[in-house]
Amino acid sequence: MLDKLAASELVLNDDGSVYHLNLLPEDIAEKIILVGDPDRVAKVSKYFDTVEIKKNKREFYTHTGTLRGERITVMSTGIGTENIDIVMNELDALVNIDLKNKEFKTDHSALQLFRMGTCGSVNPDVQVDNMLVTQNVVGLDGLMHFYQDYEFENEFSKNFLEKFPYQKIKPMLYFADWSEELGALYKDAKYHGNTATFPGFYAPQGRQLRLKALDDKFLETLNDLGVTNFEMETSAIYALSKLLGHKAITVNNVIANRRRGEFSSDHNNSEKNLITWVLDRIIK
Ligand code: R1P
Ligand code: URA
Repeated sequence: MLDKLAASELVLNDDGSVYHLNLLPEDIAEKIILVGDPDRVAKVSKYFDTVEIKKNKREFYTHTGTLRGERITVMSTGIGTENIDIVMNELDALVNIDLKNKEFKTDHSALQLFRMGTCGSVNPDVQVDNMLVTQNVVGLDGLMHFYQDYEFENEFSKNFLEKFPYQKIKPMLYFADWSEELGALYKDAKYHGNTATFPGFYAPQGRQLRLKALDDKFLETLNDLGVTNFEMETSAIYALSKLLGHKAITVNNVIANRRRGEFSSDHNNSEKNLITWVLDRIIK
C-alpha cells in the first residue's frame, strides 16, 4: 500500500471537502443524527439553539449547530445501504484521516451516530406511530461481504442462520448489534427489537404490486426468526460502526404494520415526537 492515499481513493472536492458529503472536518460534531429523508434535516435542526453550517450535495444535507450548549450535527443519508457505505467512510475520513496530507491519523476519534428513521413492522402486535429501537440487525443487502475482517455472531445471528430457509439469499446475510452505551439512553422507548435491513422497498420487503415476491410467507417467516421490523440502512450503520470504531444506535418510527396491512395516518406528528424524544435523550 502507498504511504499516502491516492487521489482516486480518497476523493476530495476543490475546497478540500470529502467528495459526496461536501464537508470539511470542522463542519461536523461528535454527535451526529442520521436521517434518510433530506426534508427531515430541517425538521430536526429547527430544535437546535444555533445552526452555523448548512451544506449539501446530492441527497446528503447537513446542518451543524448547538443544542443546550453542545455541538450537534444532523445529516440526511438518502435511501439504502449503498449510501450508508459513502456516509460512514466519508464521516470516518473527516475525523480519522488527515485530509491535507492524505494520511491516517494516529489517534482514533469515535463518533456517536444516532439514526432516526421510519420502518415497517412484521410483528402484528407492534402499533404504528411508536418508536422502535434496534438491538440486533440482520443485513440482507450483502454490503459487508465486500469488506475484509468483518465478522459478528451472537444468539440472534446463530438462530437466524440456522433457520433461514431461503438458500439463494443466505450467502448475503450479515449481522451486527447496537452500541450498548448509546442503547442505555433509549431504555424507555416503547419497543426494542431486531431489525432486518433490505436492499429494496418492494419484493425485498415482501410487497407485491405487479411483481411477485419470493414467497407469500416471507414476513411471517422473518417474524418467526426473531425479526420485529425492517428498513433500509441500519445493518450498514451498525456493522461499519463496529469495523471503524464508532458507536451507533437506531430508533425508527413505525409507520407501517405489514402483518395487519396498516399505515400511519399521523406520521408527521409521530415524527415530531420522535425528534424531540431523541434530542432530549442525546443532549441533556
Ligand atoms: C423507505 O421509504 C425509506 O424510509 C426508511 C427506509 O429505511 C428507507 O430509507 O427510512 P428513512 O425514513 O430514514 O428514509
Ligand atoms: N421504511 C421501509 O423501508 N419500509 C416500510 O415499510 C416503512 C418505512
